[in-house]
Amino acid sequence: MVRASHEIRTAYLKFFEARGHAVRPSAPLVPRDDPSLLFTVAGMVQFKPLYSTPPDQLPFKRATTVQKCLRANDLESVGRTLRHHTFFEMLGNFSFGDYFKREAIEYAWEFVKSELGLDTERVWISVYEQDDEARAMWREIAGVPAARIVGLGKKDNFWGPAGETGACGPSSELYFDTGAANGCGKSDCAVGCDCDRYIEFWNLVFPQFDQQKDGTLVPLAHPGIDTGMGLERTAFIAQGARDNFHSDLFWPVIARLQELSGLEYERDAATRLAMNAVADHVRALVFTLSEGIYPSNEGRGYVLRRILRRASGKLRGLGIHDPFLYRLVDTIVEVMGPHYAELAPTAPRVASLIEAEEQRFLATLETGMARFEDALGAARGRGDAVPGKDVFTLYDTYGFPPELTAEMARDRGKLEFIVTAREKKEWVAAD
Ligand code: ALA
Repeated sequence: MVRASHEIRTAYLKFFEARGHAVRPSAPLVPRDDPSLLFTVAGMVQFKPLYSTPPDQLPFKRATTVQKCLRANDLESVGRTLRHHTFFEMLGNFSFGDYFKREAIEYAWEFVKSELGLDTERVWISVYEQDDEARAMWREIAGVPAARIVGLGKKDNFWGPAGETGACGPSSELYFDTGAANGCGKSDCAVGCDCDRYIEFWNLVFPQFDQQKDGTLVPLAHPGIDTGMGLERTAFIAQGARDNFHSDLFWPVIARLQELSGLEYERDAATRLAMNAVADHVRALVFTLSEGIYPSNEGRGYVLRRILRRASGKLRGLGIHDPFLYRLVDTIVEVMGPHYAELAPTAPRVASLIEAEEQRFLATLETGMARFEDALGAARGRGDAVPGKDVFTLYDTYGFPPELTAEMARDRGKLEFIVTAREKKEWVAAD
């Protein structure tokens, strides 16, 4: 049975190669031909055109990859939940008009059983609520009892397109029950709940449509398959770890952070959250910077800047006031370098870029924090609302991204932000 993350990557590619899939390299984090996407968010991104390519013109009908991905839309969840990340790796198998639902389910089940060796009694399945075919296949192929197959709506079980247009369709997901201790304890907690009990680790998408710019769904001439297994979550499950951050992908980074800072991970929940977030964020910075994306005030660069500033803010909360993130670069390279040859050669440059960016932020952080405290103090007299103009000043003068201010305020109590539509407009105009 495979356990270590490097074994999971290799086993996955070998498994699908043995079943006729071309092993393709990861595409860069910046998609080559898709201006509607800031970053590669899924394994299928590099293959988008193939879903509508005529069969005789396809370079291959099946492919498998380990894809570098970045998603920053849920930044403030990172470190807080056991499973959210900015940078992550997606293991995928793809069919372009070749096999469809039945084989996708057969392959997934076989991999889960024979390669990962998971306790199948703890595996739950979700299907698109109208997809009776998938439901029946899970029962027939895998023998999953009806009670562990859950029908969910479009929000959970219809995927895509990535960006504005392209392949999309209903999906079926595999979840692992990590135990009641990780759950929210609510009586209606089940697959699809926002808590950490049922971890979705593999999404099998059945692309049947090609979404057009105007939102219409045109049926694909040849339906395909697009799957994504999250390596971090799978490693956590396969290793029986406490969570993603205790898997072999993150723990060495957190251990190094403890060693360099003298801080105890187990001190309290805020420390754990901060260290998780830092480990995640430094990894994202190392991968993006190694591809030549730099922190800036717009687009991709601004995503990096927000990630770095959040990590820096978390470290300050732990009492670290000097540049520190850059000191973790070597450990990231030790963990990830064996699979990503691009990391080691760029590491010294990446470390100095991170240090310089940290310095830039730290120069205003202390005065910004004083300003933040003032805003909080004033807000108490106003029904706990921090006015948008303070959020803007913190952003404009001290470089605090608005969601960083919002998160810091939430961490301090029940403070809400009152940002009026006019203020939003003013910010945009001032930008
Ligand atoms: N493209 C699918 C996803 O990202 C597999 O979940």
